[in-house]
Amino acid sequence: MSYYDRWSSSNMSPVLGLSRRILETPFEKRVHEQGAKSFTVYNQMPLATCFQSFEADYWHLLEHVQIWDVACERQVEVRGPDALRLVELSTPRDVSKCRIGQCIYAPLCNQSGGIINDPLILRLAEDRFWISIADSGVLLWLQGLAIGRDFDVEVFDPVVAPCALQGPKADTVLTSVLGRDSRDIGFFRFLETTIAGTRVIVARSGWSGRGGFEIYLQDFKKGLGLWDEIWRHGEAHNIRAGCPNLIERIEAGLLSYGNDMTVDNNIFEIGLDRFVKLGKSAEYLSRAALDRVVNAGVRIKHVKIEVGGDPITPLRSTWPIECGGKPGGIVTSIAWSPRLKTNIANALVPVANTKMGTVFGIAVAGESTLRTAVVVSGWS
Ligand code: THG
Repeated sequence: MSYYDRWSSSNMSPVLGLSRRILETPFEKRVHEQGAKSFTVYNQMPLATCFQSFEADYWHLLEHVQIWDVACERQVEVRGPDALRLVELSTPRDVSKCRIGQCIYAPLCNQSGGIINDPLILRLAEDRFWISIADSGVLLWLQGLAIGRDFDVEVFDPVVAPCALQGPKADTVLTSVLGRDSRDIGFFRFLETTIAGTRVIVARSGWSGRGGFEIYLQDFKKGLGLWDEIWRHGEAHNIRAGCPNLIERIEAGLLSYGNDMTVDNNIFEIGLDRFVKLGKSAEYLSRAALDRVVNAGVRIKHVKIEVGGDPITPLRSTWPIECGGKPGGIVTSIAWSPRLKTNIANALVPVANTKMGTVFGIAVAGESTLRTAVVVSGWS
């Protein structure tokens, strides 16, 4: 049994005590029936982290198709005459360029330049958005901003829950579900349709590098029916229940809010500046702070690293990095890739240590000697 299998088996993970505070998802019953072994809590909702084992889930995602309960990617709806102004205020990305039927990845930044969240933003109408959030409190922040600016806008938690269909066979399965060619849906585009008798929004997006769709349910009573309908069309393609996979998402370069970045980081440190348009004409809360960062530069930056030795268990806290005998940053996420046969990780390191090939020592929790690590450009 690999380290991962032992770590993720239920007798090593604490059991999650459920109560009213941990909101039930409309797909949750199927996730339990399909044998999810471990869960995390994300936006006050359970999110499965493992079904069979990280490695078995990983290989299946690379080769087949999975359905994921990602209801925890909750929506904040912004609607009304000042909707665009409020969304523009929250991010340095140029939201005016986002068309109806399109989604964009947009870091939300506060007045100090700190990253509040890194959501997808869906434009449903000229004056109506869903902000599909990562794990942090965006609803109250946006409500506060709207009140502070006296904006004519409603900011609320709509009845919406996404599930995802991910993997190389997702296109085929969705074509079968919709009865029309799923390739008509472009990357980060969405359409409204009906599946299993319920209105849904279907977007080509999702938190894996393997491609696929996210299906936004709007009637929670229809959640299990929606799941079952997708399942029925997926059976011939070896569909399984799955979840965002730690190994795959690090390989794919997808960053996790709360792990790889927090409110203490700015977009330049994390490399998210490529998704924004500094100096956009609309007002944004982080303008002055981010301009100061542009002038002063950053001290640390995100890099991808490979860590030698045996498979390492995932992180609970960050691990210190040493470079040339000096403190050299922190490891923020790590996983053993069974395909690349090495530990792959995200790290935040001083700018001087970001060059390809830079060698580090990693103080892995519970180990007495440092592991050797090297900065790489990424994985494909
Ligand atoms: N889907 C939806 N909501 C979400 C996520 C999601 N909310 C939480 C979290 N995931 C938000 N974070 C991300 C991070 C990266 C991406 C999507 C959501 C992503 N990035 C691609 C990349 O970096 O290669 C593409 C970015 C681009 O080209 O614009 O897909 O997964 N609904």
